[in-house]
Amino acid sequence: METRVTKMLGIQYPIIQGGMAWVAEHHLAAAVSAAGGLGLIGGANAPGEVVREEIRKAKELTDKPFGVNVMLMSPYADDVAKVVVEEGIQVVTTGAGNPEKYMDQWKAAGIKVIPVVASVALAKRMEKYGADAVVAEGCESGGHIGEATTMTLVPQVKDAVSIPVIAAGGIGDGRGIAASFMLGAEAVQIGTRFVVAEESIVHENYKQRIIKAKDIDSAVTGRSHGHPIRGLRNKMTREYLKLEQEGKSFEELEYLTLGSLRRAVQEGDVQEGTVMAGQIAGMIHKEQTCKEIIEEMIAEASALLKW
Ligand code: TUI
Repeated sequence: METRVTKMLGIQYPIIQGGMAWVAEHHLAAAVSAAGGLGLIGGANAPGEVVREEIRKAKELTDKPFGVNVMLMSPYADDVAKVVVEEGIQVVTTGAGNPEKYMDQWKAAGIKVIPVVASVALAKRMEKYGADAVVAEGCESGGHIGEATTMTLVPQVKDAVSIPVIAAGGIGDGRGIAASFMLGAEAVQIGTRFVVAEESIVHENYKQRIIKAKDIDSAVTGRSHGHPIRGLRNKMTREYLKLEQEGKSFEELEYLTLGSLRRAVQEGDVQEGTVMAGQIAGMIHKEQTCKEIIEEMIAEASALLKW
């Protein structure tokens, strides 16, 4: 199962962890990397110094490489962009925007840059600007999403660029990995299944909400103002969608979601908080260690792909 991605990143398995806000902290990143994948620390909306601390704590837990996801809508993105260079991070993924203005500084530091894209246009642009690979993320993903599905986006991005493509969105087992490889991917990014990992620090209520989720429990809020977010249906999404239908402005809706992801992740408020998760939540039934998750998925994929 060696691919251009495993070779480039120096990892055993072609699996990278999603850079999930509030979830992708040092325990999870170190556990995924120690199990042979690429763990990621999610910069999310955190200040640079908080991300620096997370990086240092992850380094204490593992000698294996791990990366940082820079969330480009963050007011601290410039600071986090500098911190990854100063801390000698070798792999950066980006989300929710176009990372062009950071590319030169990252490439000069020898960082492998892997933008997450939701369109062919941005994938091509990223290749031109020197990206080492792209994550093609379909709208089955949790959190901030684009329009295209994984099934349609991955082969179109694959045909449009020469750099390796990593598939994301709706992948949670070996079948999803095998299907992604059939579409031309050379690795996958997995989020939701790692949220319920034993090493994941999210509140038990959050894990149980994912474990109990059914196929149709997913909802997308924020479509009307151009920032669609996928999560699991609850009191908050019902209220939000009702107000959205009534035509409320972005400002009026924003108060509903302020701090709502943190409330769900840390305090376990899964009714009024935001439970970001992908559509694959309905297929995730138990908590396992990162090592168990990765080895189980790889065994399934290997059998299907005759690796
Ligand atoms: O970034 C994500 N997923 C995220 S970020 C996040 S934190 C957040 N919280 C509240 C509001 C907004 C964000 C939660 N989940 N995935 C990667 C991703 N990037 N999906 C879609 C995109 C994307 C969309 C449009 C990337 C670029 C883009 O356009 C850029 C351009 O300028 O063309």
